[in-house]
Amino acid sequence: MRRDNGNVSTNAEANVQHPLSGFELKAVLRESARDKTIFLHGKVSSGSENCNDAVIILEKTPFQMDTVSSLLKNDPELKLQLKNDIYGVYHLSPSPELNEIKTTVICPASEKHIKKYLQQEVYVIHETEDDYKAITLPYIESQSFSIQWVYNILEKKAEAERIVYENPDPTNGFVLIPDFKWNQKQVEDLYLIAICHQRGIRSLRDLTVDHLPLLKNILEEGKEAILKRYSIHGNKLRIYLHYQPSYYHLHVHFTVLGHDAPGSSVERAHLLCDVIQNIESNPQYYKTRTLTFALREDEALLKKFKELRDI
Ligand code: M7G
Repeated sequence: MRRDNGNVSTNAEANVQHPLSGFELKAVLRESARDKTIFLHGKVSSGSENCNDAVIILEKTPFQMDTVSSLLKNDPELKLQLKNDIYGVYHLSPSPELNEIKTTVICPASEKHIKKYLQQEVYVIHETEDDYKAITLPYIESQSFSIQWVYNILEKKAEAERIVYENPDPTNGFVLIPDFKWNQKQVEDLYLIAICHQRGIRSLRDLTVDHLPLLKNILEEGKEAILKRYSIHGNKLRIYLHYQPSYYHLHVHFTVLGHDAPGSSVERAHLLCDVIQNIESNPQYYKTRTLTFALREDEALLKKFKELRDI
């Protein structure tokens, strides 16, 4: 299915240009040998006049239990690296279908996308209620990432076939969908997001008692839907919001406990069950509390804090 809205996904049958057409590497933004991931800045040409900046993320995918034995059956090609007594180390070259590299393409990528993936020093900020009003809110209103992709999901213009669960209520409903960081091939790195239908809830800071029914629906119905679809019980899930998020339309992350998902560290992740309790005990909790988070060196928001506060 192809839609002619430029922001919407297309499939292989549609006659569209290859997403990496004319790829040229500009810079390696970041890489991690531990995570087997590399973040690249490149130029992609989509037609002769257009030469777009792109961010490309390459990631070796986790092994899948059900296919791992096919890697080793029928005497696959092995190149000996060393043999010593009972110890042997080999290079195995599996067939392409067992050797997938997850490839995420963001194109055209803005300067902000490129900075998001660049390796940088990070600094802790303690944002008071006044800081939020004077610094963070004006910043969010002037230069946050486009959330068109979120509206495309909510309006079923993109990823509609991937929706795992929906509560269609416009005030207290949400869509539960696999995060684009997850290839859905194995539950060991399960990652879904619940995106609320209601527009205008930017982040944790906007949450009040009015949002408790929505938050409770996300928590309970999200867990139920994941149990039903993936047989993962709620007591195996880390369910949290980011502060600061990258995209200012309220959404909740669901990741499996054993998976050390990016952004699950204490300076960014707020457990949904704690958020609900905090609001129940103090309706103004997220409006008034100082919230702590980390910002990367190059981020415009950090510059604003440095200009206006003594940090
Ligand atoms: P966030 O806390 O706003 O920012 O989370 P982060 O990306 O810095 O964590 C947004 C979440 O939405 C992330 O986990 C992204 O991987 C995910 N995400 C972003 N985009 C653009 C898409 C998309 O187009 N589709 C889906 N399914 N997930 C996305």
